Amino acid sequence: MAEKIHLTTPLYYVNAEPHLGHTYTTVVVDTLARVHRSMGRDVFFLTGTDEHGDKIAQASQARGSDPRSYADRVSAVFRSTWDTCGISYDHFVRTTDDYHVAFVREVMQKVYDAGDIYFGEYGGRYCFGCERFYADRELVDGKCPDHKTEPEWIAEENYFFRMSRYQQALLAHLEANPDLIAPAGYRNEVLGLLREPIGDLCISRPKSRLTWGIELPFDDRYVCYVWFDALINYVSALRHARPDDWQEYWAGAHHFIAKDILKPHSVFWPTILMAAGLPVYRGLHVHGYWNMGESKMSKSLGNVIRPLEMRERFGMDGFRYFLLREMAFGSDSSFTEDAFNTRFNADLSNGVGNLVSRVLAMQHKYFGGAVQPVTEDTRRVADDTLEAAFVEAETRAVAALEKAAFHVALEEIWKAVAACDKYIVEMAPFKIWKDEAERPRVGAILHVLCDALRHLARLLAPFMPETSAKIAALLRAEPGRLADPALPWGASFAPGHLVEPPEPLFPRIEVPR
Ligand code: ME8
Repeated sequence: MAEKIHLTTPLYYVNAEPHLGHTYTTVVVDTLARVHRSMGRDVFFLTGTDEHGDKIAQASQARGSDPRSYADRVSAVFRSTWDTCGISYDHFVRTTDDYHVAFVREVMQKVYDAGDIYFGEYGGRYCFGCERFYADRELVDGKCPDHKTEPEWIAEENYFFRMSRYQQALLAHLEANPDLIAPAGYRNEVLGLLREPIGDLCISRPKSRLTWGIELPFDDRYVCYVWFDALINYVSALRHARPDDWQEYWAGAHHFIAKDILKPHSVFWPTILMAAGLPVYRGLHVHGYWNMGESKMSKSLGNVIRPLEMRERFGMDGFRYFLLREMAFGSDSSFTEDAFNTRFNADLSNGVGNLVSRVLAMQHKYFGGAVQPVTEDTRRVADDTLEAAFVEAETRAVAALEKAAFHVALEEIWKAVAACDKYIVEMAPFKIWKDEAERPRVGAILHVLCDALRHLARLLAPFMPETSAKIAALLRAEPGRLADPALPWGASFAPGHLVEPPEPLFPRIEVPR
């Protein structure tokens, strides 16, 4: 039976529309979902929207709307954006979905009955942007480090989750599972948090202040705190969509987030799971921020790049390539138009795009598009060297993906592209063509190169699915053959197989001087 795996993005708040930051995490998970599917695993890829809480209530009010119609509208924008971008999610959850609301109430009641929720009074500094209380030591110059605003002092009677009761168990779990949180810097940050008392978590908001939330099952004067509600989606949606075998998927659950929401995912969520009697997820994968200049790209700062605009201007794959190649997963990166144009022109137009065009153009110029045989007589050692470059690129790319090092995986694949360029220069098919006796060798060289393009299409598929499909279509490769890693080189195409004439894959971006 195929191994089951559950991959998640954060549930994005509906107080703003998708930008490059959301797109990055979503593209990362989409890429991995495609990798796992290609390895025969059974993937459940979950994304969706986070719709309750102060932030959304305030945003809808500011727009003169009620929270529900406002959330309906923005959630639909997220969903259609991911559809247009070709994101291969299996389920889109909304925290306003009935099944989710029912399960959150079920979990709350269970935790309450077990004695892990109590009533008490609390005063603290609350950041509405983060929807959480801040300890003084977490503030920078008295301000929220993310939103650069002063949190408001709030004191009220509320319900609390006995998170502190699970502190030791969480620490022990982290120590027993060194790969639970990656990269290691973030694991260390969490270990640091766990060295201090984590306290209990305020998990209710009085309806006198906020009504836009899930009502507590044991006190109708209160609604649930948005984070307690939202985190539970990772299980509620899975149970809903895969009722028979959700536990098997849950055993392979991997969450992908940026560092802004590390604490809720690394402290709140595992302790909630423990209290609810559910196993902790298998992996939490944390990336850095996309910045614009010195500041984090964010809806509150308004300095955003929109995915649909990028797709319109450069194609989705050009945008995907940049996101995955430019950021080292875990560290921060900056978006600049210059960096984008440079990568696009160097790696895509001059790199892959040019290679595909050259090979197809020669195949047409010399053989009318018909692939020639490779025989004992026409085969050379250099052909094996090129094949070895692809095998090595694939091995290294797969190893990099295990560490979520997408940029390294792409760098390795581009070494195979460079190996093709070198092969063309060294074999010089355009020169030896002049010698009639060498023409069968020219046929073999081009066959080997068509083979290389077939493998390139296969390796690129999870990262750049449209480009992969375009290369396959240009080669007129049968889908089964395209995907077969074991098919020997020189046997991909029957002699006489016709390939299409070249077509530009990535027209150069003209940069004004
Ligand atoms: O936090 N750089 O939602 P959110 C990198 N609803 N990634 C970025 C980014 C940036 N500049 N900006 C956004 C929430 N992201 C909660 C989550 S989960 C149960 C609830 C991405 O809309 C990144 O994945 O603020 C980050 O963690 C997420 O969007 C925050 O999305």
